[in-house]
Amino acid sequence: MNAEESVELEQLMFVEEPMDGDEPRVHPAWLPPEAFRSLGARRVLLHGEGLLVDTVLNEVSRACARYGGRVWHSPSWDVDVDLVLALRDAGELPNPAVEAARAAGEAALVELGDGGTLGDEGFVLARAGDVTAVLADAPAGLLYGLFHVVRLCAAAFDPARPPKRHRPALRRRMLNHWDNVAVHPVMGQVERGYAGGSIFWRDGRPRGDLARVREYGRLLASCGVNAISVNNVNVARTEALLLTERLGDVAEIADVLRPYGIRVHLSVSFAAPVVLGGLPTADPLDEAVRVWWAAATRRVYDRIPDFGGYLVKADSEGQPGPFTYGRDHADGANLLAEALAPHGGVVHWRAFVYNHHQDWRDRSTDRARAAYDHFAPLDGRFRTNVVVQVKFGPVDFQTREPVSPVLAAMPATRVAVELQVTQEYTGQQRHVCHLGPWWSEVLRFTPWGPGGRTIADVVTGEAAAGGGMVAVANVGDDLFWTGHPLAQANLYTFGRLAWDPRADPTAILDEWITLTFPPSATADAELVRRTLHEIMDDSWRTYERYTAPLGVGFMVNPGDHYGPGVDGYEYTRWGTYHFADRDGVGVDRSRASGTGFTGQYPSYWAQVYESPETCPDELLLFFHHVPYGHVLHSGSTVIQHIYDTHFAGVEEVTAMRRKWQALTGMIDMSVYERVAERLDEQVRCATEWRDQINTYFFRKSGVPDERGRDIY
Ligand code: GCV
Repeated sequence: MNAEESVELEQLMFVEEPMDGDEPRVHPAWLPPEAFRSLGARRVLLHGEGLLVDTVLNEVSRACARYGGRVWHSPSWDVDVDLVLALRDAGELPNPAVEAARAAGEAALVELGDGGTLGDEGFVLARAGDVTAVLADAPAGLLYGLFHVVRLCAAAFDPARPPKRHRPALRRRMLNHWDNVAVHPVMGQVERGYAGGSIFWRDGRPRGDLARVREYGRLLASCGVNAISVNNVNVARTEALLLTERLGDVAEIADVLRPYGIRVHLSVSFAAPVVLGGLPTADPLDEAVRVWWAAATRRVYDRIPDFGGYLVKADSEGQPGPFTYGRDHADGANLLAEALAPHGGVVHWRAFVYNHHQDWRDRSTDRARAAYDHFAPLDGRFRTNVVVQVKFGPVDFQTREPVSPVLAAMPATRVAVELQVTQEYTGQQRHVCHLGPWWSEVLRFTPWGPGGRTIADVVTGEAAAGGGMVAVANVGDDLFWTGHPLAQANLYTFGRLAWDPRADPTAILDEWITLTFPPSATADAELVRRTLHEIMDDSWRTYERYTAPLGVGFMVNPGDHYGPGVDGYEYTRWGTYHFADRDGVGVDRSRASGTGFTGQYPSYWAQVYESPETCPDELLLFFHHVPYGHVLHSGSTVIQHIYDTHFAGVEEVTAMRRKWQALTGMIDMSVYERVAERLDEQVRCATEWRDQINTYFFRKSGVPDERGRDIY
């Protein structure tokens, strides 16, 4: 690509101006101006009123100004249009073609036969004559409908397009920011953040770049996210103040995100009545404590009327909680729920509770058991505005873990599944690791056995009253939002899966590719699409191949969790061990001879996981301690599998890097270079993983590689 072409490409892909005079330009992620070409070239009529309708108007106006289309807002005269976006109760328009398109949408809803409800966020897209109609009951539905039209590009105007209703499966689709207000001495500005500083906070103060926050809200709305928490679940002194004297800082963020339909939540300290209120106790059954939370919460709603609620990490990794007062987690969660209930708020109460002062010599304590042991007995005791938020696996966001049994153990509780978009254990946004397929596997898991209800069903709940999906966010103040430009796809995919947990992750990735790298902005759109799929589709499995084998987990460097550290956690207090010795490796979690963790699953999986003969290969070492010569279902032995997958993983990463090179000149140069630089690091790091893991197991077992490759 010559310099002129590069400038042109940049104009197509980047927003025109820095969002704030002092801030650098930021990559538009999956909403480059070019993605709006098809919409912006059309004649659009918007009908309805409201804050979010104004947002739609603003979006359409910008697109039309750029690409030559036109936009009318509830005109009182007849106009010829290609697209109408209308609230259903917004009254008639003096326009027969538009009314015909509206009637087509209404007819489609009647045909669905369930009263044609769209809810607060749904919409229907239908065609009549030459007009496409998007109808919604509420402004948020129009906003989501608009972004759907953008995703569809020209296909939204295809005369053959059948009518379709779209409604989110999950009511709450939430991101948790682990952003610190004050820089933490060890964890920094963003705990487990791999994309620079926080977009909200800097050095103890609000960052003040609300334009970027607004742009973030726009990105989130366009993929379906409708809630965020703005501070780390580890709540230190400065962060605790957000609930009281620094509430204004939270309100500013809420004001900026409101036009995009995003509600703000806050992580709070369970000890707030003591730390902020000066009370002698935070005992959840103490009357003065209840009064304190009620008053503090009332003040929050006075300032932020649509405040979402609280997020709490209690009795976990040093955070205060109800155990201090001899109370349980239902007592704790209900205290906050009671304060939030009059205002319609919810408390997300995390189930990530375990003993982080374990003795590595003690093989009977099993961290994997902890969440179930603490929470399953409490089922039925939580108030209806409590959501118990459960990490998807029983340990900690590993590259491979079984699905947490807690998700199937609390039928009388609203449970949410918690995913990690930030790539703490999956390459820290230096490695390409597209997580959509992994999350989809989790969501499709059937805890009661094949053919039964899925995790997606559990978190959806009856009448969409389930706890929803939550994920730890991966953005920062980085130029590309996510450090690795391809990690933007994980954020996008989370939103889309939260809208529809049954969606195909490859199709979602395809949407992301089309939006981020619009075909009209590249010389060879097919090559770009194919290459991105080849690099990303299987990248999570590739990552799995060159890191910890067969579900054993935790072979990372202590502290930063990046790179291999095979014995890094083996003799620590964190409860994450692999027990490799000269004969074998893995954790015996069977009922027969191990920790009994398999017994936490409903009977089908309890049986499957119980025996090494039936346990799926990819989870074998999570559930069993087996000899290196144990033969897997694949026909390979455990030790040979370790060697083969580690050699294969590095070869795959090397191939990724080669494939990426084919895109020189095809895409924006800054994206190209950032990814190229990260792929170099991925090859380096994967090689290190391969050599350390292979060497470690060769030295332990003494078994040579059948194929005589280099092991040290
Ligand atoms: C916010 C893991 C991470 C911690 C994180 C914790 C949690 O342990 O390493 O940084 O703390 O999970 O989910 O609360």
